[in-house]
Amino acid sequence: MANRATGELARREFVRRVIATGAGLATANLGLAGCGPKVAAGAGEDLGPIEKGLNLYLWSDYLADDTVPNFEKEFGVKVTVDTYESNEEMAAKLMAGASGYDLVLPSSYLFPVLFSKDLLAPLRRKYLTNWGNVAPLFLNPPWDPGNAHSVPWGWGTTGIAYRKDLVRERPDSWAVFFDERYRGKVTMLDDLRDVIGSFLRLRGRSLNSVDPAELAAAKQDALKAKPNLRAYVSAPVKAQLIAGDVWIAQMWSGDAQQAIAEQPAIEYLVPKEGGTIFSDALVMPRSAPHQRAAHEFLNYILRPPVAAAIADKTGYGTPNQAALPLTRAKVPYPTADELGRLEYQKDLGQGSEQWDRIWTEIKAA
Ligand code: N2P
Repeated sequence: MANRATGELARREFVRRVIATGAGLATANLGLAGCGPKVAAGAGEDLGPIEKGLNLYLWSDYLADDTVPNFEKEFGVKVTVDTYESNEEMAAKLMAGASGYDLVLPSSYLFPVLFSKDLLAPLRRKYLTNWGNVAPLFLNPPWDPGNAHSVPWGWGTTGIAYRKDLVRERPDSWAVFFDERYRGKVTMLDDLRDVIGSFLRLRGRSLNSVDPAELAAAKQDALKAKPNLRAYVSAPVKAQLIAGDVWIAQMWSGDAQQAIAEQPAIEYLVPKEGGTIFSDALVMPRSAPHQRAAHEFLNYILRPPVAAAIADKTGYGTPNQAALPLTRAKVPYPTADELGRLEYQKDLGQGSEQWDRIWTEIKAA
């Protein structure tokens, strides 16, 4: 992608710095425990009175129905919500200079890229009076030391959702996408990190590999699976899965839960070879036009009932410790066994050009 090529040097320097401080490495537990330097949050001058508008740019299907209307009513702010289907789509837009957004919601692996382009504003912690509700596991993550620029939103995994009434064998391997019996009935995410990543895992590799030979093998596997695929489609596949037009879909855990809520014959699993675990967090671009309203929204979603409603509607895990007891459907942190099979995506640094090229070739084939 052109946007990835620009600023490549700055990004490389940033990544080198991150690696040098150890801040880029996932450490204990969920990989969320921080080891980077503490950065004092809360610096900066007052933001002034709350503005009348707020522009959100979020993953699709990531809100409860009343999240935004209740905020609008209580704060007298008109909120617009634009959505995206991948980190890369969102990053491309930001890097092309989109400047109207007040809050966006990247996954952790995108942070080094956003920092390298100096796109993120530090948050003023004094406006985040509900900050104490965040679970310790999500404090001081390696990708944003001291949470100086982000408020954690949700976490989940990438796996397989399938119709157990239509598929006889449990599809617990990424190899299911090679199975011609399911031709035209299967989809994979429209997401280069998840598609190439899953075929790397299939062969026992890291889903962050930048090894040319490993990537070449993953590309061959993706090309082998492609004739069976109905489409590369992300969150919108839910409707086709519910209708039974799609039987097996590579899917994110929460989106799968949303589909299960409407069609109990759907089941979700993480294949035996393992998959992605991700953590998404709200950040404020430096160009955000409504910074006080953005902080009020961040503080609002940190309220336990608001966070619990989001978790219940979206099916993702909440990083809000105080919200957990309020959720109807608990999303427990992964077990040690599951964690052994899950991997955080990392920024690929210089390797991202290779990934982008392979993905373009797969899509074009
Ligand atoms: C929301 C999907 C977000 C998960 N529909 C990917 N990080």
